[in-house]
Amino acid sequence: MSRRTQLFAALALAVSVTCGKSPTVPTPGNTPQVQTNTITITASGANPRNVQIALGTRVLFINNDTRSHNMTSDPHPDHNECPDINQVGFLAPGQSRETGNMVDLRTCGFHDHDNPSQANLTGQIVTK
Ligand SMILES: [Cu+2]
Repeated sequence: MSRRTQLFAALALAVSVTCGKSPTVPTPGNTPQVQTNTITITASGANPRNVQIALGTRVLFINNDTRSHNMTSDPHPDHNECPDINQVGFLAPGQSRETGNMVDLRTCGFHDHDNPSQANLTGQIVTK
């Protein structure tokens, strides 16, 4: 490779890295899927936001934030996709609560009903 080619390659790489960085907020679909039945909420949002659980088990939501959250099923504001999630509902700081048994094979979206447009408080539960 000539020095000129090398320089060009480096420049092209730099440009593609810069342009490849999307400024959009990550959606649950592109966050890594984690096998766990526990989702913890802090000031930076829900974590993990994309969980896989065994069919028939529940998910525990823990509010470790200093403000309350209201975890409900998608879609907002009807919450009728996976009603089992609505059992979590309002969580004061320090509170935790489980979903109902997730008995259907499916993907369930959730969000904080009091902050419905805050992407880092949205996520999905996939039963397997
Ligand atoms: Cu809602």
